[in-house]
Amino acid sequence: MDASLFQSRHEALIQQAESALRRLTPSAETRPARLHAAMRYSLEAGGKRLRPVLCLAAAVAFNPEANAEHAATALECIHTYSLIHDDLPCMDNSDLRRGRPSCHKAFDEATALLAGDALQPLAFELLAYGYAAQPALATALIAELAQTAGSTLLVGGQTEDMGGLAAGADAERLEFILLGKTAAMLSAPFAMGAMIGGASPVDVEHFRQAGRAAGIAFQLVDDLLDLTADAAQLGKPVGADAQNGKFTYARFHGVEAARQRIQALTEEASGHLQASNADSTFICELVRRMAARKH
Ligand code: GRG
Repeated sequence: MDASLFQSRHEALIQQAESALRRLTPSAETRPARLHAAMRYSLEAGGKRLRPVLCLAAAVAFNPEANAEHAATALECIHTYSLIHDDLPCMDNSDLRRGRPSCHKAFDEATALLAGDALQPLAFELLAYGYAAQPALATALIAELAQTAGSTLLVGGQTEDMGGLAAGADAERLEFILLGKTAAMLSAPFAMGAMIGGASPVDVEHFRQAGRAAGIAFQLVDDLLDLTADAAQLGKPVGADAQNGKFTYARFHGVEAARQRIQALTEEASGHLQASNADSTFICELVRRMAARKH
């Protein structure tokens, strides 16, 4: 796909995601204002908007008229809550997020905890009301996101990740962490977007599997960059994973094995996308760029 065409579509999708986010979530002045200000602070802190962009792109890949803005916003709410809670002192104890003070530093710990809490039901409210005219679709979207954010995937992956390398280095644990902590929240946008676009169950599954492969590759790239990039290129300190005793693919299987797996996973994702009935040109290119990113 032509680079400038990709760029302009990508930027348009980011803008669509951000404008939906501002429109569909409570303003910072809503009572209680401190809570809503904290929610908006973290929602509007920037970031790549990868999950909403993937969801919007997956929907229009099946139906150019499809509107996935409520689902895209719901995904960013869950992602943002997970980042707020991950930064808390009882988890990663991180003072910075996306180059700004993390939510509990900009506000306080209790407010950050509650802001993360409130973002979770907000996500499901967006799905319930946003797709109320299509009850079967609303149910399927709620089920997909609930499972993704639940105890066997996102929260489960985070749970098994705690303790890092010291908690036991086995390949199966690593796969559970990769799928739960990162890949599930990147697989859901593909599946939810496909559902909104009216894809068949077979094609929804192709998209779900494509997202799963692309999501694992995304985390492997993250781990590799931490090991091999320089700090200026990455925009944050490198070597943090080793310093924090993190259990990562590149540290466990080695850099070369990580590179080969990223390549294989990216091909697997493209294979699923191309096997579907979607117009997958843009989303295939996005998956390729996710794997090739340098920061
Ligand atoms: C607290 C339940 C709970 C889960 C936390 C998201 C997470 C799980 C931990 C954050 C640390 C981390 C490296 C997670 C892996 C997923 C990941 C790479 C998240 C960052 O996603 P990006 O790069 O973030 O898309 P931006 O800031 O661009 O939105």
